[in-house]
Amino acid sequence: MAVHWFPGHMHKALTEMKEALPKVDVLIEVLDARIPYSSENPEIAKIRGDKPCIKIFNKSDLADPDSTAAWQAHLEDDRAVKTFTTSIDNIAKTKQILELIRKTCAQKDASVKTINAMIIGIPNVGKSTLINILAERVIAKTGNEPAVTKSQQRINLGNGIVLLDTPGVLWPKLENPNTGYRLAISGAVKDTALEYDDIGFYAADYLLKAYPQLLKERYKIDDLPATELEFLELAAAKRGALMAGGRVNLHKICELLIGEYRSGKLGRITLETHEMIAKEEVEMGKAAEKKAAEKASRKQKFKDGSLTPDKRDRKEIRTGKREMQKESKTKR
Ligand SMILES: Nc1nc2c(ncn2[C@@H]2O[C@H](COP(=O)(O)OP(=O)(O)OP(=O)(O)O)[C@@H](O)[C@H]2O)c(=O)[nH]1
Ligand SMILES: [Mg+2]
Repeated sequence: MAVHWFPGHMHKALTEMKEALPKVDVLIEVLDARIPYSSENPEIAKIRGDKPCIKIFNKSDLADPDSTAAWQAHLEDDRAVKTFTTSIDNIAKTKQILELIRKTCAQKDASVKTINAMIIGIPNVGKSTLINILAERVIAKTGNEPAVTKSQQRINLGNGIVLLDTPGVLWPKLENPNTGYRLAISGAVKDTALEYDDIGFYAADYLLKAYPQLLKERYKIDDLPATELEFLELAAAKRGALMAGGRVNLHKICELLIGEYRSGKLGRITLETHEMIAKEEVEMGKAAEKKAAEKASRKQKFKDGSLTPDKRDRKEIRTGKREMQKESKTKR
């Protein structure tokens, strides 16, 4: 899905993050454990430089535990980064982040007295919630919708650590189209910038393939149909998502499915595996190669003057006219 949601405040937030960076000792990138790849902001990798970065897998209570373990192993193996899982229902574990921050900074520079840690991540991933847990008081505003935090906020924990809460940011261009869908399904995109029907069909298709048992249990369907449309129709009938005259209200059932996914009622579900991403990256590579080849061929045709027969004709006419003018000049 093409997500076009990069409002002004996100652009500003990204600029402010860059400005704050020189004073930051460690970055805490909060990822959504259900979409560890799609929630990782490529812009952060660009601006980060050599600042140490801890990757937190938050909302791990909503993610498939086996997938989370696989993702952690993959990231730690492949990219030599440190990952850590957290969730709102395990406060003691979340608090261990403070130790992690201290350890990470001690390794880098023992002379650092006050540690400045900047908390970054996509909208609605739980950055402010995490800060409130670490501060042991409600100091940052939270809410179950994206773009709650609109500007940076410094929180001095009084124990040698200062946290910097930042507004959730996405990035201007999502290279992988699946990333747009997954961000939208997980709740990182403002309602007004997405179409429930579109993401509902995408989610139903994925869930039928990856978590059929959870769908069967939740919607009490013994024999799941093969297609997402048939599944949505059945689920709509079960849940009374119908319009006047008894026709299925697809919009309503899509909204309901997404809501139940986000709240965890459907079960613990991860929307991507690194095997899926590897395949998608191959596809993206092929698509980019095809695009580049088409562009090169258009450029060549343009150079040859053979962009279109029409254009060639026009070029011949022009050359012909010039020759005639030259001839008439020399005659005069
Ligand atoms: N299930 C679950 N919900 C969480 C978790 N962490 C946060 N939430 C919920 O997610 C929603 C968003 O939390 P926030 O802390 O406001 O998220 P944020 O990243 O600060 O969001 P923005 O400021 O909009 O970028 C809230 O409803 C939280 O209660 C978690 O670990 N598990
Ligand atoms: Mg926030």
